[in-house]
Amino acid sequence: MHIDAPLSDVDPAVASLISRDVERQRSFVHLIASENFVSRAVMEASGSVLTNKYSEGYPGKRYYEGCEIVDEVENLARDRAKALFGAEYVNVQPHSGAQANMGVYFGLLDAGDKILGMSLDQGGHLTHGSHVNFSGILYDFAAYGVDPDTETIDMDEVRRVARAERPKMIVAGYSAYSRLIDWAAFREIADEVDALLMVDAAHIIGLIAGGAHPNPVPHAHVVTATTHKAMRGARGGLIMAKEEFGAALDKGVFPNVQGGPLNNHIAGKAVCFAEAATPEYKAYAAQIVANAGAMAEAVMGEGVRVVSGGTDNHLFLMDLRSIDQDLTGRDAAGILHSVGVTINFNTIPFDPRPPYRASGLRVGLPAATTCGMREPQVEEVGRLMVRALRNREDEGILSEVRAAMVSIAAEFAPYPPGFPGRV
Ligand code: DSN
Repeated sequence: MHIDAPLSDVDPAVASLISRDVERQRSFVHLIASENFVSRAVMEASGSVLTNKYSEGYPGKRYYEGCEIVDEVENLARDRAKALFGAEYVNVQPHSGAQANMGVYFGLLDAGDKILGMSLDQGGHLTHGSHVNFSGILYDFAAYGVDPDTETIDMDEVRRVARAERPKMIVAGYSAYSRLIDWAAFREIADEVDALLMVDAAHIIGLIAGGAHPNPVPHAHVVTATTHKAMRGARGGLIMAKEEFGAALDKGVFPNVQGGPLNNHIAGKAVCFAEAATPEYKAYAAQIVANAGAMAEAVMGEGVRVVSGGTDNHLFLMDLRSIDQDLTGRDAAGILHSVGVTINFNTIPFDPRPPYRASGLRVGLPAATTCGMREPQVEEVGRLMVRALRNREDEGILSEVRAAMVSIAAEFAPYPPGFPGRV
């Protein structure tokens, strides 16, 4: 093996797959709410030699020698996140959002403890108590949902369920909820029933960093997040909390849940925290919200029902039954993929269909906004999507939509052709 040989020489098969995915990323309009396009700087840090270092433990207390530089990297990442979000304690080691949540449950609770979260079918996450996930298997979850009429969280109902269930922890923050969340009201309820409040801010942490959504850090006992969604950083998780929980949370992540941290990705997280502290990022976060609102208005203008009647954040849910009672989310996502849009199907509140068919599409704007799209483009994409779905049997119309989407994708591609070349 020549250690300095390029991937294309060493492994043409993998090199070719990566090149093909660069082209795929360049040639679609991307509306998956949890995806984004990272900068070359993030990619260089995440693809760096820091991947080679084992460093179980935390800065200043490792189980391996040679950690003096990764200590500095991890401290830098933690300090930047503390400054960005106003957090007392930060843990940047979780490999993912799911492992951040697992680290919190392990660190602060006992197996079997009761947790109150929003159910998956109403916008929650697998790790908020799904019976097929460790959370639902190891902990006793109770659920609150959205109000059937407004499709928004009714804090009186959350209070009622919390009083009835007396959980040890309440989880707020979701994967498919398009409205602002009242963190102070959640904390009030948590205090009333003597529960901890954990906010899972994975989806909205980028908006919070850019000042486009209220910050839960001052209100919650603990906040978890991912760094690769709207945050636009290295793939991974993050935990923030009051200092008093730090020791227990450190232990919850390592050694309870994980072994060695991914130092290369911790460096990629440090880079994204620096990027998110800039005025450009603040403008980006505001534009995501403006784009989501504009696109939601455009599809509603075409007669599509949007869950809760709109959005305050980076995403919204289209109720496909307003296009055709028989159109499933899964079929709609496939049709849109065939005309140049990547998107995911999703249940909507009180969905009569199971999750693998679903009645909704979750539409997210972080990636398209990174590509430079503004209101006129996202409104056009919204109208084109509805046109394709309404005329899904008409190959002529589908071809026209595909041509229009390809042209928008080409104009707003995230990376130049052949990106990133050889770092
Ligand atoms: N898979 C993420 C999402 O798409 O929302 C959540 O983990």
